[in-house]
Amino acid sequence: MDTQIKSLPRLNASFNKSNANSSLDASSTIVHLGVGAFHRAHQAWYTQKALETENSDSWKIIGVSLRSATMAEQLNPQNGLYTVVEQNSEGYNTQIIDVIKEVIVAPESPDTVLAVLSDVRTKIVSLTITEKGYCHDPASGQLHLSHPDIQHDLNCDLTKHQHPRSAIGYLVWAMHLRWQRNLSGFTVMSCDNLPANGQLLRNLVLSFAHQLAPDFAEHVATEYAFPSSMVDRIVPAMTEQVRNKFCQQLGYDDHGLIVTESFSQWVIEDNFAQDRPAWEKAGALLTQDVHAFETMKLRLLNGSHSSIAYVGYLSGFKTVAETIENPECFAFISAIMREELLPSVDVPKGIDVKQYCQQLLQRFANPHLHHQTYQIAMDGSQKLPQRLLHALAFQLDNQGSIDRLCFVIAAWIQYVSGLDLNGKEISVQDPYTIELASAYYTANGDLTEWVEEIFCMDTIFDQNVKQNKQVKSKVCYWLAHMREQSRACDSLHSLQV
Ligand code: CS2
Repeated sequence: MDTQIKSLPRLNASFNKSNANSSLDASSTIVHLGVGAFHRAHQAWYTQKALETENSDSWKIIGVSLRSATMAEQLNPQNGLYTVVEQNSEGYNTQIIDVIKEVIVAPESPDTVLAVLSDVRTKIVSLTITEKGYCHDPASGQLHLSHPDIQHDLNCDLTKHQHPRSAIGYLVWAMHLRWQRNLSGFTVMSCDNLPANGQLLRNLVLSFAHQLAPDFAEHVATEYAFPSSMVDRIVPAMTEQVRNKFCQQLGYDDHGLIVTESFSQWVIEDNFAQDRPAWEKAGALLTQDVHAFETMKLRLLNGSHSSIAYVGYLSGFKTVAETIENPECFAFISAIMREELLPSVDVPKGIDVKQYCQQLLQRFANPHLHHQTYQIAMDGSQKLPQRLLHALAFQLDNQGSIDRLCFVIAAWIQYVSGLDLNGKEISVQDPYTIELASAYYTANGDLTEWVEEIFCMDTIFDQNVKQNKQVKSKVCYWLAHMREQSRACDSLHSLQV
């Protein structure tokens, strides 16, 4: 392709990609940990929009990749520029985002990451590191102190050129450097799909800091702010095929191009340690009460998404849209939303929840997104508690129906065995892949034992759910039922959706 993205007008922004300090000029900095597709289509997109409304360049983002160098390899050669394609049934529109100035790869340049985090111009550190990046126990919300990365990071001696590995380790060691230098605290903003994500992250950071020194932990507790936020935009992983198609149409080669839907939502708790971009000017809602928005989104969108992922995958559907196009699956997802997920949602004031659910079904049906069921099925052990199990606990306490939730848990159990309903191998990606598969092999064909083994996993199931005989027998029933079919959706008619 001969027309390079470099020829686009916005490239003229002054930037020297070889030196991180040069990207820390007079403007305030947001350091973003986990600079994947979602961050680029969401928080970076909002930040650019907010700056445009004020015709300002007073903020910039420095991205940090904690593991892979891919994003840095894609974005740094094009000076952080990339295209966001918004696609819906009417067509698409594109926008070039230029607010990310550099991506630093932590394992390659750990000192640069610590230097940027402990720089006085860094006022906000935001995170999209996925659920497992928090190194916590999803059922209890506590820091997993025996996690190998946390163990490593707690014993890390920066004076001996040792460096953290985890996001929590980087954050707390940078806070420690700032503490030693008498620098003020920044805002730490989790943008991951976790309940009360700000409070959760604060607890994890304080647990880690406390292990270093109680007076330092005290300082972190008072000087740093941890707003919660609800983030929403469907941003599927990019494929070469889709990227090439758009690059051809746009007439330039963009290694960082992403495709998303036109919908987006961001609700942020108005609790900042220092100033922030005027995100409200870009459509974000700054409020004191994020909790209701968070639960609504986690249960209705993400809970339905995980249901679509396991039931859809085990029915042979590759994408969310294909799954939702199937009449049985559509009826099932509508029913689980309405009957088993919605009851536990405390609907935020001013929201028409019926309309919200209808809009979700339309968003899921967007055929242009090619959102893979396999992608959403990843890391289920980290997602199930807040997406489905909390709703299940609510239904149990309130004598509500639980069959559909049990059906999805059964589909997840089958999925994480590593074999689909036709015996075809699934490459399961989950921090507990080995434990989950060994439950299947240990049970050796005994479904009751298999379900018992899975429910024994304390990091996923809390006491009330794991001891509930009715739940386990329903899960067993549906597991047996779907194992008699070759597609999970063939069992759905028995659910009387
Ligand atoms: C999805 C989310 O992959 C997943 O687990 O459920 O990434 C979902 O697309 C976003 O939360 C939408 O805002």
